[in-house]
Amino acid sequence: LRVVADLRRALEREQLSLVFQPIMPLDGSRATAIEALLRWSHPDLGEVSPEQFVPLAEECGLIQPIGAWVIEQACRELVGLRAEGLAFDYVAVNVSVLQLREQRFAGMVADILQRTGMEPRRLALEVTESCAMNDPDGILARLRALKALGVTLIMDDFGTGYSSLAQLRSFPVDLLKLDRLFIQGIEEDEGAAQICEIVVRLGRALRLTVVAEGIETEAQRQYLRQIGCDYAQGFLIARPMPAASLRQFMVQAA
Ligand code: G
Ligand code: G
Ligand code: MN
Ligand code: NA
Repeated sequence: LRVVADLRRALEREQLSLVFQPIMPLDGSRATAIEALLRWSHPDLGEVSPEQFVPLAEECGLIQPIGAWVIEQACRELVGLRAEGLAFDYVAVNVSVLQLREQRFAGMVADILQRTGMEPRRLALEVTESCAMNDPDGILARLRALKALGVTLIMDDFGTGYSSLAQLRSFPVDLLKLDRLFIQGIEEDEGAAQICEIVVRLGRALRLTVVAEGIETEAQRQYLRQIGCDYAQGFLIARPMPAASLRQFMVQAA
């Protein structure tokens, strides 16, 4: 496949970049954070969505080097933004389960933190997939090793796909990201609103910070604030943007 060959060279050809979407506290008591999202600008195909090329990278063994680049780049950007006086609290980075399966993943993260001068807690790794019951790949051990480094862990897309209550109980996560499927149902569907409320309560009971993603309307934001959700992320607040645009965003949000 041509595209796979192109992806193989995308890193060295500097076609990959990160954009950042703000994660805003709903009650003003915390600092704003950001989520790093990968972009591929293909010379002929134009912008290729990570929804398409991340699975491809996973199939052909490229997700590990690309994922390592994403973590390092995200750390560099956060350190740089903070040095400029833009006090973003942490940067969230999506990681593939294939990265978590690598024995040396936590060691590699430790090296990146040291190289970039990043405070460990300011790196928040977003995980989605469950490990098998007997965890042959040692994912749980890897998550514990990351926690021991001081890294923050987020369970992404909570309530859909692979995330489960069993996983929530066994994984040493600090934050819970409520999937946008539920947020987008808040206004039409009493069930979705109820699920949001219960997940926020669950988060509180387990001492987890709750982030709602995919907020697109003021009514959704109001509701989430009312039920005590901690952070909001979505197009209503801001779309993902290059790091250079975050200064402008902070000025307008202040
Ligand atoms: O940025 P966008 O909303 O188009 O992202 C689409 C999907 O790609 C989301 O599921 C998101 O988590 C995933 N994604 C974006 N950036 C990365 C990345 O750096 N690594 C991995 N593994 N997934 C990513
Ligand atoms: O799987 P993950 O939660 O990492 O997905 C992040 C994706 O969600 C990114 O592709 C980002 O562009 C997208 N996203 C962020 N905010 C919104 C929103 O308000 N609405 C929609 N439809 N997508 C959003
Ligand atoms: Mn995510
Ligand atoms: Na998510």
